[in-house]
Amino acid sequence: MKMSFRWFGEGHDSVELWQIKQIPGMQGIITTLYDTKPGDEWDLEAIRAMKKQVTDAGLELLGIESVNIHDAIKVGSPDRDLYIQNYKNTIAKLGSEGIHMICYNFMPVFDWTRSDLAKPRPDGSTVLAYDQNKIDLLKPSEMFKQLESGSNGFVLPGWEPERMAHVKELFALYEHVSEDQLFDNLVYFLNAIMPVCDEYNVDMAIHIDDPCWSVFGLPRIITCKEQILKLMNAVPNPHNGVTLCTGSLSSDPANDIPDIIRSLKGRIHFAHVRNTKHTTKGVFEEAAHYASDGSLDMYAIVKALVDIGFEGPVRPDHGRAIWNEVSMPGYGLYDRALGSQYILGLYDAIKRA
Ligand code: DNO
Repeated sequence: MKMSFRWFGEGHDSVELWQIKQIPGMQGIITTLYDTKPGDEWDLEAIRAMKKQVTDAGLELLGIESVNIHDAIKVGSPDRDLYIQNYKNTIAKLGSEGIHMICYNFMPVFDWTRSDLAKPRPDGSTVLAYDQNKIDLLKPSEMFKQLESGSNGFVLPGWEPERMAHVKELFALYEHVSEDQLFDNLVYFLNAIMPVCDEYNVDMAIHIDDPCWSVFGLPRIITCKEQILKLMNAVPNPHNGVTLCTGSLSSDPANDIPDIIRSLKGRIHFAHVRNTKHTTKGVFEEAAHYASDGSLDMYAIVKALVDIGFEGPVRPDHGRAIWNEVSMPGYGLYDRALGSQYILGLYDAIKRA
């Protein structure tokens, strides 16, 4: 596996590339053009500049997180083909610049959801947390306001203010979209882009829904082993793969993560490895990557990735806020750096054993 670090780009991140470069074993960066809107075709010069900035820092650009999907594609409206064409053009440009992995998600309206961005833990650190009972009391717009006020001034991925300004219209779009239709629209999208992925050797890596159940009544489909395999089989091209996000999968304790990893040999193109502490379905908080701090068997997760021969990029995911660092919630330098060292420690030990 190749250790990587998510970086949102100059002006969008409190962390700098030279700092990431000093983390032992760090090979590359996962980034994006944060200013682009879902549906836009990416600009070639901007892609080149982004790549140059990363390589000038002595790091490899290991993939994009995310090229976001326009809602027209998700709901299957008549103009979807226009946005799919833009997406295909973006894939071709990224592939021709030597960028071969794209992480994306197919969650309606917004991306990940949390009820708390800074829940204190006994050691004084703070973490992102989810409590369905709290979410049930909120309207989506209230939830957005709450997230925005806790974001330390950063724009949170998937919660861009310009999209959230139209949250009612966005909800209306999905009023008659069932889970089956959403799934069919995803398959339509993937079938349309696979020829370009073949031509430019680009792996598509769908992110697990976070949390992995319906939120605010919106359909969610990438939630468990059965659903992921259904998607892999519906579009059997190996370029149709997964971002195996342990934190998102763990939101439902019924998900057996090492087993899911083993069932996806050859189809995991990117891994987000983090730990969570869960009480019941519907209530969980994030934890340090170190296994005993949360509920996940981190050894079994890394072992399963090694056993299936996964060689793609892996990154530590949401870190705790520690040592008074102020960053985008979940995306500070310190705790993710610690997490990367723990994952690399497990990896080296497993490889040598
Ligand atoms: C949250 C991230 C997600 C992820 C997208 C992928 O912290 O894991 O925002 O990047 O779902 O498209």
